[in-house]
Amino acid sequence: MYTLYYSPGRASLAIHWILIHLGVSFEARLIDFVTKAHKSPEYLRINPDGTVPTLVVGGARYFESAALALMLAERHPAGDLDIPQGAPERSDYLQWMVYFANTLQPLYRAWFYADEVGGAEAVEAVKAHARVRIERVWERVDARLRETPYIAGKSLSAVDFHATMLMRWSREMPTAADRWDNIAGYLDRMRALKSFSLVHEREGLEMWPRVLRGF
Ligand SMILES: N[C@@H](CCC(=O)N[C@@H](CS)C(=O)NCC(=O)O)C(=O)O
Repeated sequence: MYTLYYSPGRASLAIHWILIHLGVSFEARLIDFVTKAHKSPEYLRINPDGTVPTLVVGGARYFESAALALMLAERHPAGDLDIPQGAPERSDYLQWMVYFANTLQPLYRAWFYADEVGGAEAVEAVKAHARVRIERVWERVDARLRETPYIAGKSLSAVDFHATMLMRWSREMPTAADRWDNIAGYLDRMRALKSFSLVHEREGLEMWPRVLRGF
């Protein structure tokens, strides 16, 4: 039994989605960002950074969406989201997961929390810098998806849930990820998963992308 602390659409989305997809038993606890519940003393005792997601596993608390995605896939091999040691796609699986967590997520942090970097007066410059680099990531990912149906290769894996969540975050940016053709086709495949609609329903999110091209 897991407990997931989440806020709709945020970095907890991929973990919520994976838990649903795997069909494992979990309790989802909403952390309301409007009332700043993520900075409440109670939540800071659970997650000292005051961020989501937090996943409680057998009484122990774990953080970092990319690590949680890898952990859940590994703990539930029957769900077929893991690419285990020795499998040919393992290196790509790990490389892309770390690339998204290490390169793309900090750029999103700069985009969504632009004042953290250089104060209010630097917001526009920080966002412009982040935007260019996020779009470069989509170029790279689009080139990858021209070669393979999923991020790690032929098989769907945990990294696809993480990648799709990060693509969704671009939906209101000047150039959303689904403007790249291979990414758009990929998102059609991800959106066809039953668990995709389920997590959107449970988090009260509008389906994205709005336009389906592959069906
Ligand atoms: N690297 C962390 C980032 C977690 C994170 O920053 N989550 C955001 C929501 S997307 C958050 O909780 N922000 C609140 C804050 O930073 O105060 C992860 O991937 O889990």
